[in-house]
Amino acid sequence: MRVLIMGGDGYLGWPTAMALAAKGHDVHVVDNYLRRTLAQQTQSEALMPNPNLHDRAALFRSASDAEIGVHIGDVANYRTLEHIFQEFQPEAVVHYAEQPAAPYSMIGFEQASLTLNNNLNATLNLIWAVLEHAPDCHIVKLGTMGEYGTPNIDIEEGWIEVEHKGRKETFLYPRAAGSLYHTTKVLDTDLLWFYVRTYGLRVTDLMQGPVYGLSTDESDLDGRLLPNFHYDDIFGTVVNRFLVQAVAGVPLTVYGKGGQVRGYLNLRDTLQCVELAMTHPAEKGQLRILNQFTETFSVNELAERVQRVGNEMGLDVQVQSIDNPRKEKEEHYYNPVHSGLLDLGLQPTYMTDAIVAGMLEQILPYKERIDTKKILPRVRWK
Ligand code: USQ
Repeated sequence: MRVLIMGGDGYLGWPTAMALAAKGHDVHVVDNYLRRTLAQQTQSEALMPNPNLHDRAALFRSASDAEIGVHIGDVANYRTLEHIFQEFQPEAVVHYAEQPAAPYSMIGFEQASLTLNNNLNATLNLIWAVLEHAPDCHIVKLGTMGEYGTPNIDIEEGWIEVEHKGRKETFLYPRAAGSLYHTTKVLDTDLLWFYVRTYGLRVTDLMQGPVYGLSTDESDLDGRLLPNFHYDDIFGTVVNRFLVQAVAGVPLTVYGKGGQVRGYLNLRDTLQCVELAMTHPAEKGQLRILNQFTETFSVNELAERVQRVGNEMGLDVQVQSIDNPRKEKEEHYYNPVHSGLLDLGLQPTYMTDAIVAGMLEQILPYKERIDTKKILPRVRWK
């Protein structure tokens, strides 16, 4: 398939581009390096050096013979995206082109405004580029499990049937996001739903949990093909942060009571899920919502696991509960359905001790690059 990846430089975008190109798809990526720029501005650079997109594509071509087309540009500018659509005529678009960090969106007004404008404009522009230039194109949009929040009832896959005064109707499952970033994803879903029901677009909205890991079949070909791996308090996600903290000898930063439960998945499974969604497209006029994670853990369970495996490897891993910088429930019910992607054929990569040990081994050679000043929370929800 001809696939356009919006946000092709990111932690997920670049590994996705390589995986799809390696499978024989015709892949084109677009990115304006927003994530790299914001990381520099906030002193939150990734752990490994990451060559720019043109260099990465050239390295990947010599390692694999597969081609990835690169366009440096801002999809929040409609003319840029329209031009790419006219030239490339994608059959599917994978949309990662958003400011992805909850803490970044909570720093202050400028960061909130950037997050809202970037994320909503990228989605609106994509919708219009499809409407005007490729009406059969399937949109695969990355949403987040955080759209649902942590309600005291089971979380369905996107939709819920409500019975009210003897009558029934199906609605989008209620949303209650915990940051401005997560709220932009709720707004994205509503925007997509409006255009799906009004103009018959075909859309898959993937409600993804926090992703962990850095190894994929393609990134293992050459260390310079590794994803942008963040461990800082702003762009780093919890598992990746704990792994780096374990290697650095910094106590694992459990926020508050540590009873926060989320649905997690290995980076390799993100690649599987996106390809499964892409090769099994939604119908025209369908907003298909799939919950994208493979297993749930509390923060305490994650910390205990990283500590145990790290100590078995000879590291001295301590765990420390610190004041929670976020406003979130620290003890709660959590039972989300996640059968849709399994039904499409997902083969989960569970977080075994061997997987945790493998990730620690991969990080150890970069120990000297870890900047411990980037670890403790610098952003508060207050
Ligand atoms: N947490 C800690 N200690 C840390 C970092 C995080 O206890 O050092 C806790 C957080 O308070 C939270 C949980 O771990 O309860 C997950 O935090 P996270 O930073 O790993 O994930 P989050 O901010 O929710 O965002 C990440 C990605 C985002 C994606 C989302 C999926 O940055 O792009 O949408 O995961 S989800 O969490 O399901 O909404």
